[in-house]
Amino acid sequence: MTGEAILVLNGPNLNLLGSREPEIYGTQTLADVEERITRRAHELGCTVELRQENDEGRLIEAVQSAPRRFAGIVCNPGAYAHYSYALADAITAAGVPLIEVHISNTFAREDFRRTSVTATAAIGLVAGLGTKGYELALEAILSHIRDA
Ligand code: CA2
Repeated sequence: MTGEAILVLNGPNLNLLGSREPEIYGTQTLADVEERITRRAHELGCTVELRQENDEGRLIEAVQSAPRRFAGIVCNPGAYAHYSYALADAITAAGVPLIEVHISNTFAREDFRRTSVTATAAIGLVAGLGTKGYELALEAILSHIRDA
């Protein structure tokens, strides 16, 4: 069984994971995290496509093309979460269920991080659970799809 195809989308600066600010974002690189996500996907019986984009337009294009290929999206929009109405609109328009992930607890940091405009278009949000949040979001999106 190949199972559901899930897009795991990371936004700006997440390619820097593991290189700086380990007290906030941990010590694992994006490649380490993606390897764990792939392993978990295998256990859960789904497939994942892993993508990281620094550019807002490319993230929007990835979301726009998702309905043709993916049953669900796990997305860390990075700082775009706090102000990209364009990405929020793309998520709503795509109509593909999306769970937003933040590695850090964005509610316990600077004021500007307490708002997520993209989370208003998501079915749920995982924040503050470190990079484990991606695996938890993957489980949650699958359970949402399979219960539908
Ligand atoms: O907590 C998260 O996952 C964030 O989405 C990460 C974004 C930040 O702008 C959001 O407010 C919360 C930033 C990612 C930057 O990641 C770095 C990782 C290591 C070194 C430097 C930046």
